[in-house]
Amino acid sequence: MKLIHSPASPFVRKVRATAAQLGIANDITLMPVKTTALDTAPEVRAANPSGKIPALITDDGKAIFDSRVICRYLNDRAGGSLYPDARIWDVLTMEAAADEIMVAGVVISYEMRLRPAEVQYAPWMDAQWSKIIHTTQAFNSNWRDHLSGPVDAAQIALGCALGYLDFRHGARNWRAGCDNLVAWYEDFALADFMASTAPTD
Ligand SMILES: N[C@@H](CCC(=O)N[C@@H](CS)C(=O)NCC(=O)O)C(=O)O
Repeated sequence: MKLIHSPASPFVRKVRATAAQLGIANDITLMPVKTTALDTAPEVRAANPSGKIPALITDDGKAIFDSRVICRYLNDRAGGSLYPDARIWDVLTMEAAADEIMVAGVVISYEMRLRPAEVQYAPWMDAQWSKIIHTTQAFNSNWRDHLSGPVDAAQIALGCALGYLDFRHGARNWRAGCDNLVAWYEDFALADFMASTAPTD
């Protein structure tokens, strides 16, 4: 399998961390690509018409995306237990919530990095950050019990989402008022599949 990737993307990291947790990281060849929302690399467009990464090219040459589909594909392929039947709707909902943290974090990054300073819109970025804070608070309180269970796809997504906030938006401090989530994350981030996939530029 080949993974079209960039080392800074939290969605790509989610796929890589999933593969590592499943013990199949060596079955994937990384295909690094330079691409942005303003300048999509042709190999990304060829794999995914929306121009987004990650995209996985399977051994029979089929391109699959997005990160949620790829992670589930890898879990099936490896016979993993990251999407347990007994908790499937909780896991999928929390994976979606973690992905929304990534979406909002990436939107803020694009605003800051791709738009000229004079047209950046602070209220828009603050509104994105508000989505992040409401979601981290939900994990910190309502969904706290879920985090103490066995590793699943939602936990991996959440770990990668919080890692991205530290990587790009550390100054905004998602940790404030989230002591339970911080304690969980500090431990989770030490797992090999997380430490070995930490984001870089
Ligand atoms: N829903 C997608 C989101 C992927 C995504 O937004 N990737 C970003 C990089 S972190 C991207 O490729 N952005 C390029 C663009 O927006 O055109 C997934 O889960 O894979």
